[in-house]
Amino acid sequence: MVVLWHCLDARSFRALWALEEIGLPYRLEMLPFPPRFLAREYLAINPLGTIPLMMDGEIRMTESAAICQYLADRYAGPPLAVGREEPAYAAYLNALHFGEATLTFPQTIVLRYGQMEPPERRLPQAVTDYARWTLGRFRAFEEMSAGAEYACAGRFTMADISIGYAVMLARFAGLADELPEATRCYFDRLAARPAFLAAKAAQRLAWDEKKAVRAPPTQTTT
Ligand SMILES: N[C@@H](CCC(=O)N[C@@H](CS)C(=O)NCC(=O)O)C(=O)O
Repeated sequence: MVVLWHCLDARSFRALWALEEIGLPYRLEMLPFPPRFLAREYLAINPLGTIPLMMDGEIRMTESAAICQYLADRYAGPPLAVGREEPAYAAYLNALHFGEATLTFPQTIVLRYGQMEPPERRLPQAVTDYARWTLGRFRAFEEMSAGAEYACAGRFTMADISIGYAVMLARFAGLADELPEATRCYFDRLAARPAFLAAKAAQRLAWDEKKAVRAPPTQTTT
């Protein structure tokens, strides 16, 4: 069975959403964020300390877009994957990796130096600059996709999971209102998918169960 190490709404959400789209059985291993500091034992199985980590038997992967590509190729094929023989194959690969490498990367600076670091280590100038850079990239995506319903191939594919997650993160980064209109509609369409909602519910349930297991027994006062 596929095992996915995951933190709530982190990049590993791409893999979780992909598993739900395919309907493949999986086991979720929830971690507190960031595991590098809050779950040091995780470093023994992933020295990078990052999530996702996905294991499928002997196979071990740590890149969220690559995991989506692998799962679709191995367990689903088209329509979730775009086949090599299809005209949109190159556009599919490009969009799949664009979602992580181009749209997600600059947001990590916005999140880290705007929300995650303690106040004395925050960098407002970096946040402003990288937020502007991120939004410029979303505007370019909007122009490139010219209002198309999906990123490529005229249908929902793993590329939409990759890009859709980048939009989801931009919302967490506080950029929701500044995203281009068509990008906001694109995300609303993706977020209404049953598999997206199932992934959200699965992570919440797994996290609540983990917290319940780790919580100390309730004290009764005398
Ligand atoms: N390119 C990788 C990035 C993985 C990554 O940096 N994940 C973040 C969470 S969204 C993480 O684990 N950060 C914690 C850390 O670096 O310690 C991917 O797409 O999976």
